[in-house]
Amino acid sequence: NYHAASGDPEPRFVSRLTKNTYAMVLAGGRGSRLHELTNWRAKPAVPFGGKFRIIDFVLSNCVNSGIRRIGVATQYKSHSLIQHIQRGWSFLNGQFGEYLDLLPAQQRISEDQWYQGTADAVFQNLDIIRASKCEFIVILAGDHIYKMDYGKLLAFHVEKKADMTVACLEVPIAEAFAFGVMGIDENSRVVEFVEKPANPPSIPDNPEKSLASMGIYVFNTQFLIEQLIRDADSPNSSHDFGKDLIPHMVEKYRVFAQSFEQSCVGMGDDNTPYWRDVGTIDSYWEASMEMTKVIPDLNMYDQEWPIWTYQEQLPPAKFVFDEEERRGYAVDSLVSGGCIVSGSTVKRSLLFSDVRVNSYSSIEDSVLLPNVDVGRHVVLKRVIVDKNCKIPDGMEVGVNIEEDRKRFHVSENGITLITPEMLGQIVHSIR
Ligand code: ADQ
Ligand code: ADP
Repeated sequence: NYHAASGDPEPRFVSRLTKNTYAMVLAGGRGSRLHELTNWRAKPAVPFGGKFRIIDFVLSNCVNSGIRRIGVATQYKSHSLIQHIQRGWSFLNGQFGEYLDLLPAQQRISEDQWYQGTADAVFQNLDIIRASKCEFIVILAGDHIYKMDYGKLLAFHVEKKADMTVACLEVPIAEAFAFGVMGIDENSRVVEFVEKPANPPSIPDNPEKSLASMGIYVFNTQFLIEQLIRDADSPNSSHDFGKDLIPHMVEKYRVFAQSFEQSCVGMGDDNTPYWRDVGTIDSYWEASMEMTKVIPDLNMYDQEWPIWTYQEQLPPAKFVFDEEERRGYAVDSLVSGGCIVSGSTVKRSLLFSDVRVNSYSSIEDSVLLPNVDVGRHVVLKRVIVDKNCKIPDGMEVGVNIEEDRKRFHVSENGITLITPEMLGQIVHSIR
């Protein structure tokens, strides 16, 4: 089933697997560390990369991998997420056995319970998984930015005759407490798994690194069903894959780990595979700034692996140059449709759709979400501006952090977040 020269799995072998796979995307967590950015929307619905929403990356991975039966489990603040998926992802056509199911927590099994842990979110949709008649289930998180060919992960899973396979990557040991950390043997079989350990074990030949779970799992469907039913009956379980199911399974069943390098699509600058959890204001800002680099670690322009999204039809971005002031341009920046930069300067920034920047203003190292209006003589430095904000004339943000703290949310690394509420603005137009 593998190419002798490249070591890649045969395409026909892979496409038989991906056609027989149902992807369950978990998009219901709270994601509260993004602060006010997730006041009104779930983390997977947070706009990212100048044009997309976070969930577009995992859904694009599914479609590009050939997995076209997808369920998205939603829970908190799901309106914006559901709206985006309905508008952007309805091209999956039921006539051809392709579909995207929205699976809101709806107390289908027990009338007094929303989704508990991640395993419960899957358990409550067991009938939908059964009805898909797929041999494999991939469980994915809706809130990570990466490009991955799940076909290669499935091929590995089948080759290893595994009951379950988890994708993993090496992380600095100091950061490993935030992950499921595992130990593997020489055949990549998982022999140990601890969820978010206080003292994470390192990998044998590198004391600086730990092997972390990416929260990406492949299961044989029948095996998953058995495990979920067993877990649902366990009175002390929190019904979470990392905390409850995987540690239990590792002892009794064939659980394998595939290194992310084997299935990631495209490598970053320093030859490491790109994967980001933009879970905090600082990591969101940093990942956004990376996109403005000359050669970003994540290639959004790869026609072999397009990132799909919804975006309304908008006129092209426009730049109005003031000859006298030598202003009216954007450099090292991503500027989306419907934007007008007029008599002002934009550097190392991301402007989502319909952003207006008016004369004598200067924007640096900032992220402006859709429909933001920047008045005249405004200075923004290291700022994230939420959707629909109107920045009044003369406002300076990121110049005096102590002043900013009084009005806005300032992160640990000094990134300022501005929302309409903080500006005392009521949003009338919701699009
Ligand atoms: P965490 O990311 O901390 O660790 P969790 O917060 O449970 O795990 O979220 C996993 C995904 O499931 C997220 O996309 C979240 O939105 C979603 N989710 C959480 N609760 C949900 C619910 N009740 N209903 C629907 N969706 C829900 C996990 C693993 C670790 C692993 C890291 C990698 O537990 O072992 O290392 O992911 O990021
Ligand atoms: P998105 O582009 O993510 O949908 P929106 O700003 O349009 O972001 O809002 C997301 C959701 O939150 C929508 O359901 C909207 O109705 C709601 N919402 C946003 N701001 C407010 C607010 N100030 N008060 C009440 N609901 C709000």
